[in-house]
Amino acid sequence: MPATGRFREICEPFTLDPRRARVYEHGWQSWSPTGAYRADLAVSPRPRRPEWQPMAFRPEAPGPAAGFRSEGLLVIDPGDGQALSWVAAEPTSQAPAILIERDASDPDRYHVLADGPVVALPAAAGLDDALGALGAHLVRHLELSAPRSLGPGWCSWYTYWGEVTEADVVENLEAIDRLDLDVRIVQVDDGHQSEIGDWLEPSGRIPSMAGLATRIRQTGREAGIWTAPFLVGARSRLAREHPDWLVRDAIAAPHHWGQPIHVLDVSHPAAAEHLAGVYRTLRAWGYTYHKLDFLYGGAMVGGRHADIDPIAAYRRGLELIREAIGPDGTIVGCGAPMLPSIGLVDAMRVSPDIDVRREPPDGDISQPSQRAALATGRARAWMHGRLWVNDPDCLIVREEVEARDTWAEHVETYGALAVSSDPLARLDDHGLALTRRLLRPSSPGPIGWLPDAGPDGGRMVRDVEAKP
Ligand code: 9PG
Repeated sequence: MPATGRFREICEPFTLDPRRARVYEHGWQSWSPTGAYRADLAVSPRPRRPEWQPMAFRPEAPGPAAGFRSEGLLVIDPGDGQALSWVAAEPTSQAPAILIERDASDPDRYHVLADGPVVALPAAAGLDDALGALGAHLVRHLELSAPRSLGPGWCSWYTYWGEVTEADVVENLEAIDRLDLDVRIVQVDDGHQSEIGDWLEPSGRIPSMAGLATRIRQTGREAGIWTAPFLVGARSRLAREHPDWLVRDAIAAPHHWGQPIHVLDVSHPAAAEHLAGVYRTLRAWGYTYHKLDFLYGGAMVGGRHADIDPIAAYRRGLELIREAIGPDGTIVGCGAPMLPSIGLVDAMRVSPDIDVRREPPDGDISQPSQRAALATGRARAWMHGRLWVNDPDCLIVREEVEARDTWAEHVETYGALAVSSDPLARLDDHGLALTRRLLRPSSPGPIGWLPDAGPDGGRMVRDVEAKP
């Protein structure tokens, strides 16, 4: 059955009191805006630059000019104790969107439409209860077992960015020991590879990733590595040597990393074997913790070797990686289609990137910033301990981080996966104290809500975006 089709109304139109009613809109992938908004909001967040549509929203499906577009699930809380929820009937194989439109002639009247099979859940007392019930439904329906506790860790990205060197990682390994920090995983991020897609070829800043894994493991820690398994840069050896392994007419990013980014076609047997081989090699080198990034690329629409649905292709790709790294390996999904990843990842990034800045570029709530990471991470707290371990993104608390205590509080409250990404040897006393306190294994079970301190006084309601 196709994942998407024509939109049809899924219930009778109804009226809402705009002063009380809230709509919980869920974004496609890790970085997509997610939150509760006033129902009479004219339009929910949209990308402010064209390239952010594929990179942070549903690539092939721009949101409507007015109203809401929610991916895979939706809650409407009228504020009267009868919150309504819908969720994809088969959330790991179909990806229906749900729209809310205001009636053209009666603005207090709302229509709800979906382009694929969805089921309605029993009415809940309010938004928090509805989201908890959604989580419980998914656990039951998909027969999910409780995720195992993960972390704490350290990651190179938010200090060293794409320029990370072996000396940087070693400096932090030494600091972890000297400061006696509870860091059990050391994960090298983007920058170790020569090109996007050529994962086994070093950039030169880290001469041997096999050697570095050994060095990390000699300190008694787990070695972690960042890859973007379904992305292939136009400049890569892979794209040059195997153009037939790329999904036709799919560009995951037009000019990130200074080049067009293509998508690996895992329905091509040779490309699938190549993918599995990469992860078998990384395992042989000693990497057991995998941050798999930009995963949305694997689920993009385009021309594939086999006649296969994009969601099925995506899951096949993740299964190949899982087989290659083994059942004990850890997969952290990032930039990942949310519901289609259930059951295949151990942890999931639930928000856009953190940044030293509070405000996102162009005010776009899908982009790196504290505001974006806080808002979407909080709105997805209900997933933790049910679908996977939530990754709220890294803890950064060095002096240059604006409002560092606010971010630390978020990581502590919702943060499930605790991964520091500061230069540990150079933290001031306050930053070090926060880091010491927050580095702990993820909590095993679901975590509850906390009231939002937004000016509306309502829970989870965005202060900037939700104003009428
Ligand atoms: C490495 C980074 C880090 C980070 C990931 C991901 O839309 N964008 O321009 C955009 C850029 C970077 C990005 C996400 C979105 O970050 O979330 O933790 O691993 O890749 O390149």
